Amino acid sequence: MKIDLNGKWNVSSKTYQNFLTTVPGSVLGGLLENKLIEDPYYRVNEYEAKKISFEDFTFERDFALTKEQLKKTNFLFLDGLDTVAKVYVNDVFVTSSINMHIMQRVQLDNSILKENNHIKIEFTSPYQYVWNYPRKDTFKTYSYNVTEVGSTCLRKSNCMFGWDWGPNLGDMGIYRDIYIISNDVGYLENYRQELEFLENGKIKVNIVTAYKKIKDTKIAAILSLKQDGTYLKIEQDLKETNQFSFVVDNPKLWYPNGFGEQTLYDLEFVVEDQIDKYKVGLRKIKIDDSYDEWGRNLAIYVNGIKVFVKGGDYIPQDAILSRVNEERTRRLLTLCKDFNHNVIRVWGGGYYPDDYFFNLCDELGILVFEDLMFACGRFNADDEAFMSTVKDEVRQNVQRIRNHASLFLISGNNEIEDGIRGDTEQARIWYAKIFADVLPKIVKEETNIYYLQSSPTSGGKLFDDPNNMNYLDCHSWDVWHMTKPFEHFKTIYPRLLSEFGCQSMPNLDTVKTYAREDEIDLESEVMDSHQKNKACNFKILYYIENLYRKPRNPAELVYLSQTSVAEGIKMCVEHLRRNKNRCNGAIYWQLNDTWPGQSWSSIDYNFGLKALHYYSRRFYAPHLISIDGEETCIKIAVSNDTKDEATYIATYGLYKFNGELIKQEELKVTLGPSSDKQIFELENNMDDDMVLYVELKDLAGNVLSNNFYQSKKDKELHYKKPNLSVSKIDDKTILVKTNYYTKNIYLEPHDNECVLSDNYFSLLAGQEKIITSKKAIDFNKLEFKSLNEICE
Ligand code: BMA
Repeated sequence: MKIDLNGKWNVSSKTYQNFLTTVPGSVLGGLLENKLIEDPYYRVNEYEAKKISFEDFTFERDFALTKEQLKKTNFLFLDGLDTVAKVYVNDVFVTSSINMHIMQRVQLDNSILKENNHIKIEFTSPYQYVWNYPRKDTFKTYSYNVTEVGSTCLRKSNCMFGWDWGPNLGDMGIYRDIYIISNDVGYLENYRQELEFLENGKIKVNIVTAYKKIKDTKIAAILSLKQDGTYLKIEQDLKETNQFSFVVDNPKLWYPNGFGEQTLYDLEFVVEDQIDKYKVGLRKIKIDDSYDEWGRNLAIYVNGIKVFVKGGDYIPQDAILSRVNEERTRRLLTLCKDFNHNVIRVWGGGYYPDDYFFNLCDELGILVFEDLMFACGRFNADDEAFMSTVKDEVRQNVQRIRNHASLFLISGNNEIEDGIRGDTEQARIWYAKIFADVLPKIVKEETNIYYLQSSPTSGGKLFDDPNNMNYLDCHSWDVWHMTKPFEHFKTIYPRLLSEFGCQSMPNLDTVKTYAREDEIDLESEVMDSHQKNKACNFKILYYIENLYRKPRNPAELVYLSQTSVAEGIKMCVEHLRRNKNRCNGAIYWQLNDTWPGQSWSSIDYNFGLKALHYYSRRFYAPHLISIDGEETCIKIAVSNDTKDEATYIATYGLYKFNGELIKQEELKVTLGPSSDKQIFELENNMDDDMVLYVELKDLAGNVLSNNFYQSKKDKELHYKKPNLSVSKIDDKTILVKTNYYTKNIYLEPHDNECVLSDNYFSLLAGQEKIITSKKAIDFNKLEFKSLNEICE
């Protein structure tokens, strides 16, 4: 029997007395719920809101147990306490916490329990903990991230102390479920599943359970798939460790998005009336990290097929954690699946996502690259108390996530191997102990998932050159942080590029949620405070002016910042896809936001889709035609990112902006699975009023991909204002037509739930395009514009 302790809790501190907050929840969440503070995300409210977490807070509530339950064994389940806390039941101390990443299961002594009980959790201010930590000076945060000095000594999501895209708000609370399990059976602690691929095509599913056993009874494991009638059941005497082996005769495999179905079997463990349910995806993942002619590979094979991974980096979806929930995560991950992403990297400065995150990735076919939660800092490996909680944390989280079909790689940390080179010798010794010894041993004991020492790493000798593009995983920040032009992307050949990005403004509707109209200027105090990397407002303008002319108003600033970034990231991804034999994937920085502000994201905090996200649907498309324009020649290539051979009709046409066709050619081409091929090479002698258009169709005539190219930058060209017509076909369908080449047509429905089938697209003179939305569009609110009006 489960006694749910979520719901209303009474919260108090010295300043704030007795307000009710909904758990899972936090101090800031509760104060907002009660309208006791203003929105910390509005204007510069962050700075006052931060001070709230300088105080300690107590959370308490009553709960009842029946006479029957008082005779059973009672376990208190604390799925997540953020972070420094002491827990009392009926004023008796039962447990404490210094690590938000750890779940606790505490067997309560029945002699302290009654029919009417009281639970109290005292939270210590996370700032006070860090400021007063005795060995604080041995920990360090690398300075380019705006985060609280020494905060790496506390196992709390590091970005809750601020990052170069998010606020420093601290906060504390019960951020995951809290409940009591009252029974005489015990509970399933975890299980481990390993798959054996037998020669006859069958798959053996080997499972080992760890059960907190109270009495002798039976355990049954059931593996089933309704759609093909598979139902396999094994019953055994319950032990602390049970082993089950199922042989699945005609296995239906799990594939990542774009490569096939995401079939999931149901797995249940039944002990009397206690049932634990999971999903199992049958897939073979192989990581090829062999040395080769370029360096050291990092290629991902799923069910024998190379998967070029395509996606974005994930950061916590809110600084107030209780506002992150399954619905918001589903919405975000669906925007990955529907936009042709097949991978997500969980960045190491946040927290380990909830089970629902991994369940959704299994369901939607999004492969997970999971960092352990260490980022950009130094950690003292001789601090025994610290190391002890870190070991528990890593073991427990690996046990929790290891069976997910989507999980393919665990990385020790974010950018520490790279950052530590500028640190002390002692720091390097500690680094090696934690990330090359202690943690990989734990990961290897608990799972066969591939362990990468750091993201990025070159493997081999530590610290040599972690970000060497030829070796394993790398990040590329020459564009943006080092202000190299976008063209630099075409000179790199990373084996796996798991970070590269450029900042843009959020959508204008989102900007208006944190700044007043008169403050939408990159130099205002508000825009400065919503820019956490102090060099970046300048860089936003720098990259805009690289391609276009100076924005003349806030709307142009938003639009041009977004289209310039989208062009840059597109250039990189298309280049990597043209070099699939050497490059294995692109994960751009960053997918989402933690709060509304200027950042690298493709989806803003309010689910406003930026130009980059719409572009990603095109540059991550399974079948891609792309153009590589060099000074003297233009190369056109096709890329097939599916498991099947494909035959296409590829065409190119050279047009004048007014629609006149200069030259055209068509080719039938067949590509094997997971491959790319150059199909045309042309001389680059285009006039200023010409555009090259390429199109890829299947044999039934469906357009799979298209692309446009001009040989000069937009700021060097002059476009005419087109006669652009945007008309309603029905509530969910728009027809767009133009009489002159129109670039980056942007439709704004002013409703973020109206996700359009395409946006920021271009049209040739005379071309028409149908745009659909799943949700009805309010045509009275629909606005549109194009680059032509800006670059007249
Ligand atoms: C990388 C990330 C983050 C950071 C981002 C932008 O270094 O790992 O730490 O936010 O770049 O600067």
